Amino acid sequence: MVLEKLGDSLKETLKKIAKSVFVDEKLINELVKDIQRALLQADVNVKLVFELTQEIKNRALKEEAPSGLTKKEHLVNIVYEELVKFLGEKPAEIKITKKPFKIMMVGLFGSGKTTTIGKLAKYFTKKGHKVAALGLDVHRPAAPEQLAQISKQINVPCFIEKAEKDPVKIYKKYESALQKFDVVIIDTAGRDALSGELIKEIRDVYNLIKPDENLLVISADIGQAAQKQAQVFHDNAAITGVVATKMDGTAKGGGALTACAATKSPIKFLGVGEKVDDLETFNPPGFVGRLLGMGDIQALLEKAKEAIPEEKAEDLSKRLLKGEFTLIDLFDQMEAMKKMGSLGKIMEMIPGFSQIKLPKELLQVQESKLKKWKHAMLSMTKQELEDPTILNTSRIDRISKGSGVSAKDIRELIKQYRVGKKMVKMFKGKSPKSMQQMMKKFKGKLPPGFSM
Ligand SMILES: Nc1nc2c(ncn2[C@@H]2O[C@H](COP(=O)(O)OP(=O)(O)OP(=O)(O)O)[C@@H](O)[C@H]2O)c(=O)[nH]1
Ligand SMILES: [Mg+2]
Repeated sequence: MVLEKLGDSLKETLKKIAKSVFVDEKLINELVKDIQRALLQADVNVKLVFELTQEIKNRALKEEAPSGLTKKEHLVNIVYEELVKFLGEKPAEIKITKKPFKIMMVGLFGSGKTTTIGKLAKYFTKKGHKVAALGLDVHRPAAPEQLAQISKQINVPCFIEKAEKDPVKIYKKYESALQKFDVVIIDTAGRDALSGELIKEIRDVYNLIKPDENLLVISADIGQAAQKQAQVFHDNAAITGVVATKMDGTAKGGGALTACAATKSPIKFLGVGEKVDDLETFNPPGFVGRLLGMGDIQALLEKAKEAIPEEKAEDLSKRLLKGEFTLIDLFDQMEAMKKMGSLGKIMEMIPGFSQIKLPKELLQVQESKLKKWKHAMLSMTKQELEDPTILNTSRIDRISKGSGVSAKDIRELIKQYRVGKKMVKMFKGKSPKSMQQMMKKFKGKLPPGFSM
């Protein structure tokens, strides 16, 4: 992940606090220097780094630890809180307040505008809105077709005009047709922020469309140039939010994260891959939590909510609390995981799990295997599904014959079930209240994982 290195250095720094004997000025100075070094290496803007660390230092020297927190815990918490504040504090959601709600995408060449349109279109469609895409990139010849392909993939109507070279005319042509959609997402040409002509075009298009959201798409690999580029866009077409893309790569990422400071607008989404599902809403507390290694229970819950219908999730969690777990639960979970994305990504979000490196094979249940297991399960009795421990050789034989799935594959399914059951045992006996307390701890004052 982008910023992995930053996360590692920050974790090291926080460990130093845990190991130290006293919290004194010397330790605080050392901590501030370490954080500065880590942020600068990640390409975060120099001025911002100094402002941020100055604030950490001031608070660390001035504030008394509140009762209930040790000095060390308080210090870690100051670092956490200031980093969260730095990134915008609360998640900045896009609320669809009128019809059609127009979202315009601007950014440099190849930053990920068109790809992000597909992701956003899917995101808003899932929320129940009627979405359309409008192609106003008249400069790159292949651009309209690219947008059409992406829209087709997610079943969203796409308005393009391949022969027209004036974006203003295209917009006017489709303006009335677009009235019947809830959300219209507008693709614009990539540009170099320093080229006068393209900048004039974006100003014209912006003034004509008057978008409700104007999102600046910034790629993680842009580095220190981010500030200046973002500023030029903002001066010509007021930016309301930032999408930081390619956050799955190896770039340093700090530049993209600080583009929001230049435009005084929050990061709203992260692009974490090339596929339409590789989009995350940006949640500063969760993000900092993940950077510092405390996991991100909230982002996980959000994803889980999308994948499993609410009543079902509630039902499952109630039964898990009782320590109950059937083959059907296992299957439901595997299906849900498939929808949520790779298990690896999910594990990163669970507190405590981010530090454990699991073998890749364990994290990926292949599609083909899921299909076989589904067939095998269709040949099982209700009793077997509810209590797979009764599956002896003769039962496995019968299921294998009935379903055409090999005994080996069925045994593997049983093995997978046992692993799941073991994990569920950890929940057993925990009252909903104690679970709630656990959750509170994750979200509360101190990043867990720092035992002091
Ligand atoms: N890994 C990764 N690749 C991305 C992400 N977003 C976009 N890309 C890739 O970046 C490349 C450029 O994406 P586009 O969406 O075409 O970028 P654009 O800003 O529309 O480009 P122009 O229209 O040429 O200015 C493509 O190969 C995308 O697949 C992301 O979040 N992660
Ligand atoms: Mg494009």
